[in-house]
Amino acid sequence: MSRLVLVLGDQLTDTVAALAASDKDSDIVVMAEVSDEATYVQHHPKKIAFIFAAMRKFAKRLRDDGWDVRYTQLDDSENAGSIPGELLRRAEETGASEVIATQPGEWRLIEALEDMPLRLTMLPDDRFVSTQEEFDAWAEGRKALRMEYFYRDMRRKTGLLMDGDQPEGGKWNYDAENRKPAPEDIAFSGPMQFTPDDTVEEVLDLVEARFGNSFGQLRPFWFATDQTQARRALTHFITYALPRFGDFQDAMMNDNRFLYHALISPYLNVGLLDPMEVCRAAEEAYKDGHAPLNAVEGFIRQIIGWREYVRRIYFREGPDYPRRNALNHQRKLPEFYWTGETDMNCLSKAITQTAEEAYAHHIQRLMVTGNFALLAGINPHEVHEWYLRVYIDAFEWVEAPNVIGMSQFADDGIIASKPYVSSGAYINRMSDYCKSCRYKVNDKTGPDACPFNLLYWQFLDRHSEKFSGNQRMNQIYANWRRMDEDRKKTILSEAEAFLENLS
Ligand code: FAD
Ligand code: DLZ
Ligand code: SF4
Repeated sequence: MSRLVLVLGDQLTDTVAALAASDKDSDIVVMAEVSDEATYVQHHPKKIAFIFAAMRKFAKRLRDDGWDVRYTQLDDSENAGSIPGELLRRAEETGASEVIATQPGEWRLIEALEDMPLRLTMLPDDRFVSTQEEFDAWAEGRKALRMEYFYRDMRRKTGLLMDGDQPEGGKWNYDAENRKPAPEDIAFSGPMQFTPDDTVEEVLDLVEARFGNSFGQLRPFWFATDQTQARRALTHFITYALPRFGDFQDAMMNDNRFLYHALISPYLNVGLLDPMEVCRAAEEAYKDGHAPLNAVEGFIRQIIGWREYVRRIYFREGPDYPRRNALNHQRKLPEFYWTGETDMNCLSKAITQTAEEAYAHHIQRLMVTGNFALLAGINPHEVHEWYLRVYIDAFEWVEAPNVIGMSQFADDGIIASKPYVSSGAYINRMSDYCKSCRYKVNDKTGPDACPFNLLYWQFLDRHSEKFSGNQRMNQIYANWRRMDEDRKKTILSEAEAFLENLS
């Protein structure tokens, strides 16, 4: 008897485990655009359009390859509205009683599949460099799970940038050569953009009608929506941006949203690109002398280091992870996260860009929107939902460790050894935002003081019990203690007034 093969919107890879374990001649592929997935958070319309368009094209590709694909569009009258509902409907229609699935990337959906009254085989998602077993064995008995050490094992495992058993160039990590401040201008015209074809246009119309009122702008839409396009976008990045990627990885600019970033996370996360294919292409650029080691190592580390590491932390920590709140932060997310309407130029720019592009790069996410939320004591679950909604690459397995762990320290230091907080000085060093801000980054108090300056000290003071013993924060706390008492009082009261206003 035929079996149903589930392919989700972020499993668009020919060799995904469920397809690899199935028989083209007898099994039936089920793909469905469903309102449960489109609304469990109110996603950015670009994200929904990207996923639906990529799903439709992938279904066609499977059909052309000889698979029997039962595809449900969102507006089909029979649509059951959920993934388990669609599987049950297709089981009834075909007489199948067994489902083969690749493990979804969110606990929510794993649990929903397990609750279905159908026989289920759930296979591990092997589109990653590491396995969960490998990570758990590595983690066993370690006091701290630092990404850097896990990353070295991934270098050894893949042989990427290895010279025998030694790292290429003698060092594992070349970050000291990266992180240059924003340059005057950028010699890269940005990611490759694609004109919507008929399939994409049809999806855009559907999304506009159904989700047009959500946060974010649907059009213009230029993302790649199939493997061929995604590969072209990758080649474009490797050719024109990778050589400078390392240098300006952490820079931010008023008039340049993409700098030398790759914009490949959506393609990697839905399966249009494979992480090893991406890393090999980058390594090749180094070997050919096209890109320097600091850029290529930094780029590869993001993928076989950070990306793999957060995947494993998510599944190791369990379904309660997105609810953690180690610092007991309870403030509501300020309204300006939805409008971009704030006098703080860095936040306004990062949020406006997010609304328009469904994209912001790492440092904007970590040191602008994330930093502010942490300093202001925003409830981390609200922060988590914001990130899950607004970015085109957001799936809980990758988003939650970055937000709950790296950015908000809500997991109590599993991912970050100290909170990622900074005053305005860091933003000023890495960007040109402060030059056109209503606040003055050098003012520490007073009516024009940059709010990051006030909130930074207030955060450290309010959490001094927790962090003053942290070796990496010794110097900062020493500075705070040395500060004149009256000045401290002024900072704290101005910070409180600012926070009250925020509420
Ligand atoms: P580049 O800067 O060009 O980097 C290349 C690739 O490295 C990325 O495509 C991505 O696949 C990988 N990568 C880099 N950093 C990370 C990281 N910390 N974790 C996982 N992969 C990484 N990434 C997501 O894919 N989805 C998310 O929902 C997401 N949420 C984030 C939330 C916060 C608060 C922070 C600080 C980071 C988040 N990231 C997330 C990581 C990172 O910001 C994005 O992967 C990156 O900005 C994607 O853009 P890019 O392709 O231009 O990346
Ligand atoms: C994100 C998303 C959206 C918006 N819509 C669908 C959908 O209609 N059908 C589908 O199969 N997948 C969708 N996805 C991706 C899933 O939400 C994703 O597979 C889970 O969150 C697990 O990562
Ligand atoms: Fe942001 Fe402060 Fe700079 Fe304004 S002065 S852009 S609020 S860091």
